[in-house]
Amino acid sequence: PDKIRPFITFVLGGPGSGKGTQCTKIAETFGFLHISAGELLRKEMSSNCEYGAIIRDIIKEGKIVPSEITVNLIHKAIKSTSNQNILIDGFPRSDENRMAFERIVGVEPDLVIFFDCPEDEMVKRVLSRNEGRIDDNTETVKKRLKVFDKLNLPVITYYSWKGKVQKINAVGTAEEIFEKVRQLFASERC
Ligand code: UP5
Ligand code: MG
Repeated sequence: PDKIRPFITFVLGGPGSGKGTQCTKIAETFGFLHISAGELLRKEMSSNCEYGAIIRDIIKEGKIVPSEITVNLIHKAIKSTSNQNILIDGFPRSDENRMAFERIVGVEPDLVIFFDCPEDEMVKRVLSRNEGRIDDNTETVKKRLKVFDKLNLPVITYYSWKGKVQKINAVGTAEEIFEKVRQLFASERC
């Protein structure tokens, strides 16, 4: 028999808008599988794989890694789980990413969450994080914000047009924001 199609949620928002934090909470609370595109790429970057150096240079510049690389990593993660509820954090970042996903994975998301956060708040959060990320510095953050506006917002516009976007104001404590997220999933899934 055919595998039942999973319920796929894309989680989008600018750098530091809280995607990772909220995805962790959703995964814990609702049992979703959390796939972070950025984490997959950072893992690939640190391994001795053929694209490691290329990925590092792109992330350092705040640019977007070629779609085929990211989509293949995400596709592998989707294929290797039996979990029917999947969160994809920080992807697709451009229309080109989106079309590559549709072509290679062959599905569209059921839901797109957009964490809407003011730039000064995003910058503050990113710069006060202390995890040694090569892109958490003033110069790269500026570039990440520009790339978000130019390439990622059109993806959100596209899915808004398809009626799939739930926009959440990402200002407040992580707990306050999660309360809104929780309500959203409670109404989406039941
Ligand atoms: N924090 C979280 N919520 C808070 C709140 N409500 N109040 C106060 N503080 C809060 O949060 C950021 C920081 O803020 C943390 O310290 C957190 O504790 C605190 P986080 O949840 O990590 O936010 P997130 O939106 O996940 O921020 P992140 O920096 O991870 O977002 P990016 O989109 O910039 O990073 P990502 O890892 O997705 O991508 C990194 C790079 O990889 C990209 O720039 C790109 O070069 C590359 N990439 C691709 O090329 N293709 C992809 O598909 C994905 C990534
Ligand atoms: Mg993140």
